[in-house]
Amino acid sequence: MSIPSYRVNDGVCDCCDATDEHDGAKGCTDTCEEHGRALREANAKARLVAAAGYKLRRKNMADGTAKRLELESKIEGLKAQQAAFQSRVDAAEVLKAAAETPEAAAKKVFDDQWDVTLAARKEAAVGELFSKIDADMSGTIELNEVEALTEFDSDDDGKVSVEEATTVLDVDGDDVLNEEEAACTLASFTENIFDDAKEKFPDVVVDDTKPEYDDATKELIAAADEKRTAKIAIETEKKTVDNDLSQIEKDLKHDWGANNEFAYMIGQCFEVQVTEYTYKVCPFDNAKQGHTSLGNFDGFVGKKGNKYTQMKFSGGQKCWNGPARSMTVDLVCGTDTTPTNVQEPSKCEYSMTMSTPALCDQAEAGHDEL
Ligand code: MAN
Repeated sequence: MSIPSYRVNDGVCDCCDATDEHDGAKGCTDTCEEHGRALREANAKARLVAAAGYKLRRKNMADGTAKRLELESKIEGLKAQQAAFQSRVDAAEVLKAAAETPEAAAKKVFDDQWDVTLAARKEAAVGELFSKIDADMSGTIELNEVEALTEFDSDDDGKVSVEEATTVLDVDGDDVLNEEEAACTLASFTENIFDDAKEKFPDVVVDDTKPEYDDATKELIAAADEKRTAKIAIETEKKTVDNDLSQIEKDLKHDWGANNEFAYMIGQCFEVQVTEYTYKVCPFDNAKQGHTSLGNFDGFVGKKGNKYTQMKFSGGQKCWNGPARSMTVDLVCGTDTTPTNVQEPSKCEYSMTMSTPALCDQAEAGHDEL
């Protein structure tokens, strides 16, 4: 150990053999043996971890490389399957369209007919009610005719007041009957008054329950349903292949490490509980603090010539009055993959350390142990 001269005999024990305090005033003793032992033990332990970790890393490399080859080899087959499914979907679409054309035509004939029937029913009901109110059969409804019908007694006082009758005929709502309103025609009644007025006459009903389609149309609908279902079934089958393929392509796009030693982390998440939060890191995917997103995986961003020493997650849930949450994960050698030491050095910017065999080096392990 080399120390500046002012630290000689300054009353602080610097050197483990106490030679910097040779005047003996502070009673420093020689603790080199003890320190050395602790250091050697720690080093030996670290070497053992590094050796065991390196062994795992070698296995992960082999597995990762095999996995990459396996996934790559699956792509062609899946693409062929996808194309085959696409042809089947296209064929199913043609059948579906062929069945839907007569279905739509038949439904239109029925629906148009129903529109006519409904309009006729309404017209009959309107005529019926109009005649009922137009007591003198003059072809227009006047105020006195409305006053004569107790159905228009809206406050239930036993008589229809001028005001109550006026309200019925007062189309523009200005409480005064103009010439047109005072002699309500069938056309105006149909357009402006019937819908409200019919509520007061329970026997005037327009049955608007649409009947079921006729059997021939039903058959066409059933046939088209069958083709629609068939197409959906093929699309659903195709979806599995689509999903498998896009998952594989996504996985392969990731950087698995120089020798695929990070491949074992794909689809895995690693958790640690710190105070009230569970922090969850899913490499290649995302990081979370409880349910709060700390960001999506950005990649490896380590410095000092080895990018694989650090992972970065960014674009997480926005911090109140602050940035979007983000997290850096420092990777260190270990036999297991365990996050530790979570911190928030700056608001909503998190850091953690995570052990992984991927960071265990042969050099640190020493050659003897291998
Ligand atoms: C939450 C947590 C904290 C963070 C604050 C910021 O409580 O995500 O880590 O500092 O929000 O408001």
